[in-house]
Amino acid sequence: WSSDEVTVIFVLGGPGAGKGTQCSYLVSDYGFKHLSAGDLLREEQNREGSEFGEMIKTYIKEGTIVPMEVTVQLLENAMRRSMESGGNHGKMFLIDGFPRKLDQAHAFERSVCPSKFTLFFDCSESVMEKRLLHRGETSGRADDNAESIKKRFKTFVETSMPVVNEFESQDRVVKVNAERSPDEVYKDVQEKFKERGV
Ligand code: UP5
Ligand code: MG
Repeated sequence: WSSDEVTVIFVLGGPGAGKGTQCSYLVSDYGFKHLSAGDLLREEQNREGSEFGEMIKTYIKEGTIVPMEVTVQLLENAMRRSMESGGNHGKMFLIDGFPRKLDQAHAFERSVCPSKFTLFFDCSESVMEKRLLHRGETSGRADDNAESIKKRFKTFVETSMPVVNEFESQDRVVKVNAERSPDEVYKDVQEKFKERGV
């Protein structure tokens, strides 16, 4: 797809930075379709008959990045479904938690659609860790425990930050301080979207 047909905004930030929370606000106010790569992978993991279930489970628990062929295909399928059923709003996407590795970023922008920009939630590890451990008390997510969280942070710094840095060097990053309350963060997001003509 070309960027005339489809609007894609990547939403990045460390584990627990608040990507999903802010995306849900944006969905209600702007009508975006929210596609969380992590949610799509968890869905695929639980789908009966999936050949990737066990593999996805291991990667998520270890906080490492699932091979991009799987994730890109899941995203592309979800985008196609949304466009077939969703009218005009079906073509505006928040792609949450992706791309997390340079090869994914390049492959997606080349073979699926270039992004308009990346919304990046900047948050310290101590704040993210507190949020995730708190969520872990009830979330049931296999990676919301101290050990997995440590591994997720390491992957984020070593593998995913290079993506943000590359986009930044192309002036394609909208950075928001995510350490404040959800409402304050969102206010900043809305102001910055306005500046970028969204
Ligand atoms: N919370 C949110 N905002 C807050 C605020 N401003 N103040 C106080 N609390 C706030 O929020 C996390 C928690 O914090 C919640 O309890 C929330 O209420 C609170 P959330 O909005 O869920 O944060 P989010 O950034 O979405 O955190 P998430 O845990 O989803 O981030 P991850 O990036 O770790 O998880 P994701 O689901 O994207 O990926 C999981 C795994 O899937 C990866 O580790 C990887 O193994 C795999 N994966 C891939 O392999 N490839 C991909 O492309 C994508 C994922
Ligand atoms: Mg999330």
